[in-house]
Amino acid sequence: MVVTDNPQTPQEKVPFDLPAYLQQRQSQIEAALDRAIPIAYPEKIYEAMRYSLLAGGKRLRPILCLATCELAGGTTEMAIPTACALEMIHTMSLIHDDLPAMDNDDYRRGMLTNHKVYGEDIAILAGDGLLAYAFEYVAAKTKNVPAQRVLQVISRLGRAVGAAGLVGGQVVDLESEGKADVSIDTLNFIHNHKTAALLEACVACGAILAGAPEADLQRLTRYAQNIGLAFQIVDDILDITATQEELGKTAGKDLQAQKATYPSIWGLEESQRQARQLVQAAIAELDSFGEKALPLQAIAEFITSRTH
Ligand code: GRG
Repeated sequence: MVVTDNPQTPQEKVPFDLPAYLQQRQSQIEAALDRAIPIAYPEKIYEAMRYSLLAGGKRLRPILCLATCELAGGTTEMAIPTACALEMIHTMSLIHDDLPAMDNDDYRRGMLTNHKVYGEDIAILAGDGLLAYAFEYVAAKTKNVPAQRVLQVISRLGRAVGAAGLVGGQVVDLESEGKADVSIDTLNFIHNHKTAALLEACVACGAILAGAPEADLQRLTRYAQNIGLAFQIVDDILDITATQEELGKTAGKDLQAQKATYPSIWGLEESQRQARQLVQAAIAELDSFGEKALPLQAIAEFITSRTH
């Protein structure tokens, strides 16, 4: 049982069972993802897409989308196609990130990477297939949501993925590799785009589907931006402090690839402090939502305490 700060009275603690909440949500998402992509002809590509999509992972992005939709008065049913699409997009970005032309990784989520099993050609296509299907899935499967909101969601997803989001962050990351003088501004640019943009889209899409008022959308977006950067700082810390078994991927990769990271610029202790500060700033954005925000608050706290 995790005891979280009550958003309305910071001194009081309101119990919230985050492990149980995450477990319930994870099984709901696993089942929805499994149903989303059945095997068809040509079997090889569907198998490759399913291999990485169903390989586990924390499912943080779809959980954030569902939790925000419910916080804003919507239902799980309204958000589940978008939640699945977000996990498809995240998974495709991992498949492409692991390719020899990018980070060249052999392990992900405790398994061999997609290209190690299916070859580079199919891994590229599996990523492309997941990306295209994510958009089709939102457009075709979202029910009981006004079309205007679905269009807004599709637009937010496109922005998060493209040159103004993940792709842009990845380009600057690749350009910065091996450079000794990467500034904190450049590092923030990389991770605001590579990592925080998709987490922001998860929260924003959940709020949009529920029809949240603009002021709430803005607050929730700031919450997501803060946890997004905190998430990446912790990711950099774990690359140094956690084992391959804990991470499910090669540990110590950043140092090996001569990548600038938050700990390489600030040191471990200051990185931890900055992550905690961002989580506190994120939680402050939830003040006006009261107890409805307990899941988002507990997820923010989980970001700095996670071990993988
Ligand atoms: C999106 C079109 C398109 C291309 C991709 C390769 C690329 C461009 C971007 C890289 C994006 C990337 C891999 C960012 C890292 C984000 C990150 C911290 C991943 C780890 O997320 P977790 O810990 O992983 O949530 P699990 O396995 O738990 O889901």
